[in-house]
Amino acid sequence: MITLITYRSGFGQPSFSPFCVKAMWLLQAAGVAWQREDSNDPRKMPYAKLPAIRTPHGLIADSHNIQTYLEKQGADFWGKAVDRVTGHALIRMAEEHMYFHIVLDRWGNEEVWPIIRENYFADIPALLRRPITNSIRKATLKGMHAQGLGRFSPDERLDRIEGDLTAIAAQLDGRPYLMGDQISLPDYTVAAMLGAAMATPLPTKLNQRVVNDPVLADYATRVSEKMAVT
Ligand SMILES: N[C@@H](CCC(=O)N[C@@H](CS)C(=O)NCC(=O)O)C(=O)O
Repeated sequence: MITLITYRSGFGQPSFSPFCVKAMWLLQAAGVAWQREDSNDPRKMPYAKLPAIRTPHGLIADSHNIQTYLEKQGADFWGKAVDRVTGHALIRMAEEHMYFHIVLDRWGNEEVWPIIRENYFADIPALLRRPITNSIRKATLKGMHAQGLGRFSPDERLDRIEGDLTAIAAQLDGRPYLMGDQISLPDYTVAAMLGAAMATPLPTKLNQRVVNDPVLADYATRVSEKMAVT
């Protein structure tokens, strides 16, 4: 039995973290027996991040390493998908660009932040919660400043992510999944990011852009329902 170490469920998602949702979908798609172990402390993990899986072969951290581990055990996440180059580029777009928009939408927005604090960090005693989370938030936003997107206003960010959202809709082109009729690897990442954007608990610009786009919203819901993780 594989154990997925994941952030908790919340905001209607099986995890607050889209990378943990992706890992759940990989495990589902691989058809292996797995269970979840919720954690809010990634510090002891190999990269100090979640997700990670505990396996008979040891601890595997990072959703990409989880993917390659499961592939070595026989999983086929691509199926009939032909255009794997585009699929790969979509994965990078979602993980190395869209994800940071979601981070800023949640951690960088003064209205959203208190909701994040009280939900992500509910297990920290109330008296300690603000000082501890303020320093985590400061470090996160410093990282976003270094990454670059943290220097943009919400309008500039929306402008910047528009090309990604348009590309996803264009790639779908009326088909149920990114690579065609069959769900495959890029869907596990891209739909997880869209789902996270939709789940942000206040109507931010990004949240509303995705929620009100029937192509993107239906696609994210379709993948989530297909993978059926609660
Ligand atoms: N490349 C990693 C990214 C995972 C990741 O960014 N996890 C975030 C949550 S969504 C995390 O654990 N952050 C904790 C931290 O940065 O301190 C993967 O694919 O698993």
